[in-house]
Amino acid sequence: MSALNFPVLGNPTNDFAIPTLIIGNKNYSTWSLRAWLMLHGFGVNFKEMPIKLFHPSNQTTLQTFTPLGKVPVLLHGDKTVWDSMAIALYAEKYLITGNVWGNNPALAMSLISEMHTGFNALRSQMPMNIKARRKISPTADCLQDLERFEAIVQTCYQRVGQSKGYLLGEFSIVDVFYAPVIFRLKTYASYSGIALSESTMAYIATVLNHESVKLWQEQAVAETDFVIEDEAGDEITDLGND
Ligand SMILES: N[C@@H](CCC(=O)N[C@@H](CS)C(=O)NCC(=O)O)C(=O)O
Repeated sequence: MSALNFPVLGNPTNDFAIPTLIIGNKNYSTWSLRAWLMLHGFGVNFKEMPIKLFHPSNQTTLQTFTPLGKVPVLLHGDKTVWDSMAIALYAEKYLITGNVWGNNPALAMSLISEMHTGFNALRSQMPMNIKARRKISPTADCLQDLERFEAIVQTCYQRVGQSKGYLLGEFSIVDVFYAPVIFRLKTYASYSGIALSESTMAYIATVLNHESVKLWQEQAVAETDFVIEDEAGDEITDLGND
């Protein structure tokens, strides 16, 4: 049966009492980071099933569990949940105790949807590549995406004050969905002539200081796979004080 046929879904092994998250390379996979950070950042006990992006060795795993052949995928009991947004919502409903929506659920829902469906130029021109430092020449569309990101940070900080550093007061689902942008900025901004506002810099520092984000970063930097599809721009070899 083809992986695109719906009946193959529904977790044929029914063997995942502990939620198990299939994720791609930590250095590159933004959607995996979002699902992982949703679970890890909100204290869910789960296992990881890592696969290598764009590698033939994945086909069996992916075809067994997902109709789209993409990560992340969450396996839980006899349930299979694919797509980072679905995983985040499933986790919020069934796995996480406590509030993930910060101090404004309506705004949180709007901002995560905006990230999930938008920021296309930023996504394609600044692929997440945590351990690299690279120079790109962003187009006007990409700069517009960045401007929107900075406006979100600014507006959120004006609403709640900057004291805790997160966008909606406490660490929330919005910080989860925007975390890959932080790594993208770290990889490209200062090498590509992209100046960032003070609020954005403060937000970057806050997110990079989150324990779960630090762990993901450490594990990403330890990876050795090179995914050519996600290597944009020119490598910076002289990192100065970086
Ligand atoms: N809309 C999906 C996007 C998933 C996605 O594009 N995942 C990428 C990795 S970040 C992937 O699996 N790429 C492999 C491929 O396209 O073959 C989500 O939110 O989870």
